[in-house]
Amino acid sequence: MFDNTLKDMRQSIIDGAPDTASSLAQQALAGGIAPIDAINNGYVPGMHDVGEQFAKGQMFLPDMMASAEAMRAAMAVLDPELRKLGTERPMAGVVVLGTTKGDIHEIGKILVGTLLTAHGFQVHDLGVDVAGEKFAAKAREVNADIVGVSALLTTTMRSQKGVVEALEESGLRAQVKVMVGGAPVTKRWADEIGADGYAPNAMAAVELARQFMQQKSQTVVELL
Ligand code: HCB
Repeated sequence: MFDNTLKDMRQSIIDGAPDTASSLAQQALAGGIAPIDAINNGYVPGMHDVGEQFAKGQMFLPDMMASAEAMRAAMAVLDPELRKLGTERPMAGVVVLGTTKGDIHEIGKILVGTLLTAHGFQVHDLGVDVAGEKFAAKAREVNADIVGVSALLTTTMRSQKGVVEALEESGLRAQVKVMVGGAPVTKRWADEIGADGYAPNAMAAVELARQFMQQKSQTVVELL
């Protein structure tokens, strides 16, 4: 039964059907499917199918927009459930999050922010099309531990390097860890641009953020 629901979730994204996506999310919660399983095994695979069909010329921009709308409808139901977990935890660290300059893809970044919040991180989401300087200014303002930068286009992933550079120029690089992600991003790319880590999905982003916080607390102990 779970498998069928997950299949229907995937199809609701391919069909770009927000009402179906939303009611399946409600059914999932009522039926005991964990929100994160619904996202990772139901809706996100649908997004991947859409991306592949778009690349092959079998789907067009309006279809991709409708799919994004369906994903947002599902997230609107699941997001509050995921966030509830975070209120019961001690604050794990401060994260500034955004999608890089020239890029308006936001679904993955929002998911990363939701899961970080659910695991006790305080998240400041700058939105989309964010320049490096803006990341650095916010990091200074909120005394961030981590900056998370999303990029979905091969053209805009280059701007992730701009974020690392902006942090260097503002003298914050030593105290702020940089985590990059997004469909075209790899560990190799993260190394190449001098980021501290790469996360392939939202749960991996939480794990990486936790590792960063452990490293930071060890450095403080060593300094004492
Ligand atoms: Co868009 N688009 N798109 N798109 N789009 C992609 C990204 C393509 C790969 C599709 C394709 O060709 N196969 C492609 C990019 C090709 C490339 O550069 N190599 C593409 C293109 C070309 C474009 C336009 C240029 C199309 C056009 O106008 N002709 C245009 C660009 C506009 C711009 O940004 N300037 C465009 C527009 C759109 C929208 C607006 C229709 C819509 C976005 C809506 C929105 O976000 N509000 C859209 C969508 C939905 C997609 C696909 C289908 C899905 C993206 C998505 O939401 N995935 C995507 C295909 C794909 O990615 N396979 C396609 C689901 C999320 C959950 O995954 O990878 O974003 P994610 O995030 C993960 C993971 O990467 C990681 O955790 C997340 C959660 O698990 N992560 C991080 C992400 N950020 C992180 C940051 C961290 O610090 C740590 C981890």
